[in-house]
Amino acid sequence: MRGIDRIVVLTGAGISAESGLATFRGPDGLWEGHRVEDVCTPEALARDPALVHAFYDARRAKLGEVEPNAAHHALARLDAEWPGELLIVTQNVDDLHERAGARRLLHMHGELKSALCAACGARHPWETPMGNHPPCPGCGQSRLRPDIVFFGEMPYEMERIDVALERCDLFVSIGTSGAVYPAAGFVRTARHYGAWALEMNLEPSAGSVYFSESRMGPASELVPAWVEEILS
Ligand code: BJW
Repeated sequence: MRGIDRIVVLTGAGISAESGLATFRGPDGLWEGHRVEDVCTPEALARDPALVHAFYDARRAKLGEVEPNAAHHALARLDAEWPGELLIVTQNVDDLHERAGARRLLHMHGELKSALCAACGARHPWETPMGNHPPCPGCGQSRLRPDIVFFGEMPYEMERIDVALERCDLFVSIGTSGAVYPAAGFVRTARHYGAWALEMNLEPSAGSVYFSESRMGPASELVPAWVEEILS
């Protein structure tokens, strides 16, 4: 870990699992009850908006029942104390990183607590249900949708992420299966530009062979230990 200045951290559903939020592809996965094509595509929203809104309204409400865990807190500590560059890129749509205190953070797959207006394109902070077709606070039209990146849609802030990946000395992936692109390809970009790549997961991810180092175990144990290591 010597000589490291610029760090990119990628997080996935596994970092929030110990807070009580289901992962996508595990045995308790969200998609057991809902086929992904029923809820996570623009076509599904057009075909059955009531189902899609009910799915995301329920998950937004669930956020009030969960708390950040030791892994979120450790990354917030890294954010506060790391003197070099840091970008935490989360695929998660929950708000547990920011509730733990992380600031150098972006949500590439959108946020449950945000609404996207399909009429005017504005994004608005949102805490309440959307399935009852409330008006957009900007344009007044009732065409708000969950501010979630569905399959086939472009994730947020890809240019900023690509620049950070090309510049970083260390790429760290936490609790993601490596099944969904473009995030699954980040490790190869970072390695191509010379970064060391560290994976932390319960089990090897789909892209495990591309990492320089893998640490297997629960995020709530591995991440605080790694943060302690890199800050000392
Ligand atoms: C623990 C743990 C513990 C558990 N401690 N670890 C064919 C080939 C390649 C690509 C494509 C293709 N066909 C289509 C595509 C593109 C498509 C894609 O990747 N599809 C794949 C399924 C093949 N991607 C897209 O469409 C994306 N857009 C796109 O590509 O635009 C074009 C583009 C072009 C060029 C550049 C850039 C873009 C959009 C993807 C949108 C993903 N959306 C979702 C839903 C979000 C809303 C919601 O939450 O409902 O995002 S899908 C879902 O998967 C969610 C997640 O963010 C994402 C990743 O899941 P994640 O986080 O990895 O969770 P899991 O459950 O898979 O894994 C959990 C892991 O944690 C496991 O490994 C466990 O072991 C571990 N774990 N407990 C540590 N305690």
